[in-house]
Amino acid sequence: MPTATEALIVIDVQNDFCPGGALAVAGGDEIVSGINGLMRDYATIVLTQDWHPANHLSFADNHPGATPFSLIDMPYGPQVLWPSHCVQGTKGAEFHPALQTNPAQLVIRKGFRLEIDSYSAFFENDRKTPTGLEGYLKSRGVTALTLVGLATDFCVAYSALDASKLGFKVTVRGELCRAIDLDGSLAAARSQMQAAGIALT
Ligand code: VGL
Ligand code: ZN
Repeated sequence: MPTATEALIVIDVQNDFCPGGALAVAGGDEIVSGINGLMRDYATIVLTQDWHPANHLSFADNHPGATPFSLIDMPYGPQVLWPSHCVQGTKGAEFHPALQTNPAQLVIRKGFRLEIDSYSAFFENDRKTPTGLEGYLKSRGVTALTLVGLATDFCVAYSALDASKLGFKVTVRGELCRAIDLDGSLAAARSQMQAAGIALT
């Protein structure tokens, strides 16, 4: 059983990342009941919610002529252009209806700044603008994290790598994650996580 110093971080289990959603991840809905079950074991639970304005610069729709899943250069580096997804206040941005949200103490919303995407629960894609989650967890005495959710190769991996750099002991429960897998991104994310000493089940 996890102890008081261990937290469960549930990444972006939202309608738009589930089948039928705007950026659907294959099997994204299959992990919901397992995550609900895992919540019973943790005293500290944080949910993240991808939360973009409609004119967000990570959306292909906001770059005339651009196709979804192409790459552009942003001031902070290369950025994938996504189909418009998780727009603030829409059904697609809501948590999957079967996800239990009552056990969570904190919901971290990310990606709300127009000009910068945020995959990680800890830092935006410039790798330096903090979300505040580090302070929340450390001030509560949390030292170890278990990560689950969507998508394995983007928001879960970025969050896990940042958490590890910040000194948390990190476990990613792979069976409770699903991937987008864009041009080998899943294999790349897995090897980066393994190289960082993240436990990947
Ligand atoms: C995500 C792409 C764009 C994710 C969020 O949750 O992995 N991926 N926004
Ligand atoms: Zn997003």
